[in-house]
Amino acid sequence: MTAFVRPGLSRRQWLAGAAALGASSLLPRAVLAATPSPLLTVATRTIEVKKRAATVFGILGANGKPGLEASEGARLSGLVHNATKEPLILHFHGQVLYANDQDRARTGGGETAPGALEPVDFPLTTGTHWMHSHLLSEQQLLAAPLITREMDAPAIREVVIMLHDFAFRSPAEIMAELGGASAHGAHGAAADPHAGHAGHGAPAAAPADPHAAHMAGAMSGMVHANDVRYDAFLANDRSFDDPEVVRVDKGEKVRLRIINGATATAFILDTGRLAATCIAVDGSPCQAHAVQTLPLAQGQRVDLVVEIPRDGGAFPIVAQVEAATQRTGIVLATAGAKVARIGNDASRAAAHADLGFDLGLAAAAPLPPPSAPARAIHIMLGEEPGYRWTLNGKTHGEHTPLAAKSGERLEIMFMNPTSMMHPMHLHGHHFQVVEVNGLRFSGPVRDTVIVPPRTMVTVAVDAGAPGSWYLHCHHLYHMATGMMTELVVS
Ligand SMILES: [Cu+2]
Repeated sequence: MTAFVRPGLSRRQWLAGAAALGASSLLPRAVLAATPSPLLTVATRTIEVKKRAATVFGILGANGKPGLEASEGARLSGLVHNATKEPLILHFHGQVLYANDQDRARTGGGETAPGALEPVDFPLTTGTHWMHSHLLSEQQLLAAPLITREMDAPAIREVVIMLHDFAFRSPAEIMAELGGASAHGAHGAAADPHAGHAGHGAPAAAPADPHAAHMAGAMSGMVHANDVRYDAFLANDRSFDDPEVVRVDKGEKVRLRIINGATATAFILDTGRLAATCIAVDGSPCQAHAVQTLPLAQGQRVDLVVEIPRDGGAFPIVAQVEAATQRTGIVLATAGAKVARIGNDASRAAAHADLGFDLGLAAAAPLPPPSAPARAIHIMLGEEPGYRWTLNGKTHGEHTPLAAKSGERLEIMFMNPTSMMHPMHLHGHHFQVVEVNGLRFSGPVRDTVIVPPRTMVTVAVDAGAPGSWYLHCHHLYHMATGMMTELVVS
């Protein structure tokens, strides 16, 4: 175990620690700066993309490597150092045990100023999770794995794969191309909120009646994906020009922990000649499910176990952009195996990301029957002229928060009459997918769900810790232009 984590503590110890933390957070910055090395440092770094140098962000652990790994029962306790020149809002995606005010993406901002240190202290949620910027800087690879290994994880080789979409242009330039104006995460993207139409996709429906009529009225028109043009797609910072090659042994099983850290791209994963078994999605275990191709939307994770054939070889693990030909990935190869060149483009476009995979999944631990009937919450996803994305007709800032009592069972129905898929994510909670277009089922437990165009998806969730939790589309530019609300739990 590394220095940044402490073994599990009793609740009493945890509360004492939290009280101490509250006191330490009142200390002047200079005192905090004198404390031992931070457990996480957000800094710039240089990578090479298509033979060009690119300055991007990184989240480094105390060992200088990207991301953090810990064991079940550990706490994340220490300081986060923003060693960049930009304000930072760091979100611990998939974590449910932190206090709301430790999520730097909490309502009301809570930015970490350039050069500042912020304390964090919470018990880690087990599984394959990640952390990322909640501002436009996410585009510049401000994201890293946050893996808490399960006590009962099989003792097999593990490979973490972090996917990104990459542009040499700044996020502000991309936002300007889209014609959007930031409602959240606006840094460096000043734009006129009354700017002209973006000219993308289907014409937007009037937001006047945000319910059934709107849904029905928008059920025609083209469906599209990939509204941002990228220069490269990366797996562990590398493209298929020069992919990461992971040495594996003949006949061994390997656990892939795959994280989609892309900002505006869903991928279709393909394990090729390797038969795969899905054992968890978004860090939550599911009943073992055989699979070879599956969608992975922005923010989602999947744990796959693959078995290397006894005669060995080289086995690409491919992530192809949905509805497009571009692809990235890594290669698993046994000793001496020839690694053939894999192009950055497939010969055929991949499918759109949809819910076919989820419909075949069942959670290992579904939500228990509720003590009282679930309360329904309807959320209409919306698309308006000027690259303005809404929830119930409102952008973030115009929104009325959703309210719930801690422990209350909610069923949140997302209705999507827009022309694009939206991966919907709720902070600080894991939910269960329970209905698609009226079909009830006991689906996977997740924290980010694909809501395809012209589709209604319902998730069940028990309102968690008191606080104000963001609920938003995980397409960065949809979120930044308005597609975000909050669930206020009291
Ligand atoms: Cu969206």
